[in-house]
Amino acid sequence: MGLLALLAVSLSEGPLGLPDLRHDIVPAYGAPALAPVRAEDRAAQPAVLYLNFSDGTETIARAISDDASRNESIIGAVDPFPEFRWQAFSSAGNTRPDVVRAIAERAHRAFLSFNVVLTTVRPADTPYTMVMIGGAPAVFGLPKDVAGLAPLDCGNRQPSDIVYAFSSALEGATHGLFVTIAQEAAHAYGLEHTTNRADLMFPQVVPEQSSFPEEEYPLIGQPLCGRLTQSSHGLLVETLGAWTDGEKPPPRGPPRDTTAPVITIDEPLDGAVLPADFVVRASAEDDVGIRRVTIEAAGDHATLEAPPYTWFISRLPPGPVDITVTAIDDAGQMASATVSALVAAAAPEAPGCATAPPGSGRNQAPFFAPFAAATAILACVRRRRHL
Ligand SMILES: [Ca+2]
Ligand SMILES: [Zn+2]
Repeated sequence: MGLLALLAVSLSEGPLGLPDLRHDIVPAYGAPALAPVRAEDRAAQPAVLYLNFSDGTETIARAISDDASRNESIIGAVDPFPEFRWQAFSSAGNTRPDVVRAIAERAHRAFLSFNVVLTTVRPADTPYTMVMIGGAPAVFGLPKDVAGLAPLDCGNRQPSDIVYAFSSALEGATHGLFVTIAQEAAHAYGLEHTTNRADLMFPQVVPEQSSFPEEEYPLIGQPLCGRLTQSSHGLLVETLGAWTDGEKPPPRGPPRDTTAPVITIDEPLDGAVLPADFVVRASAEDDVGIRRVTIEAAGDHATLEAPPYTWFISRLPPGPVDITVTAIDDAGQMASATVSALVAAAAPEAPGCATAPPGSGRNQAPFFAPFAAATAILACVRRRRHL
């Protein structure tokens, strides 16, 4: 039994560059009849809120009641649920683990006073409430301005809800994603929308919105859980209980990356004699993840964010050349390898062998081409080397 709460975002930006949120409430079931489960009736251990930043491999199945541990949702089926992508991944120093940790930390602070602990890895024990983060509202056939969706669990009678934060609808606005995650999770604990702009339950993203305030404020829209006003803080204490166990542990996450990556230059070999056109091929390994690989040679460099770590170099002048390859892992730890090679004086061209891809004339030698554009040339270089 429950109601669906949608948090919608209009794609026009507000005056502060934040998405301008509006909301709708969609009644999905009849009015609640059961008495709410009070905190004192629950087990003493804290509730668990799992922030599932989608890796794009999980599916959601439709069911008649939510079971987060089985990815079963009253809202609908999604196969697979899209991967969490975020604009900040591409900016300097911001990897996916950085973004996940930063958002989880903000959510942790929002729920600090309440008897709930957060995790970004799936809990072993049940039950838990799950926020599925990723994708667009189109996964449920909703308009593209819907930022989040949750069953409104009046009285928090369902211990294992799945709520959704559609990160694609928020276009890289970290504050908007944090607000959406916190608000949808709170809907799963029975909170409705209020008129207080400082309240995470205010149905628009505004800069002052950062906490669940103690003051009673009128609800926005038709009241659905039997109250006319809401203290968001008070209602979370009522349903979850207050945190009384000293300093709360930070959100549980994947193990930190403490081991530096290993980088190997597979080609060319140290001491090799090379033609003017050649390929650099490297392998990088890390126990958690490689952020990027940089290849440097003859005063130029290429940065590669995914394998294959391959760079085609052409038209190098004859003489010695040092090639250095550096790998950086998700924790910012680096490893480098260097080979020294010799570019031989140009030999006559093999018949039918082009020397540069189309459009390369705009660069002066040495010419550095993206690997994709140079694939055809590469085959030629290999053939020449083996003659
Ligand atoms: Ca619930
Ligand atoms: Zn909402």
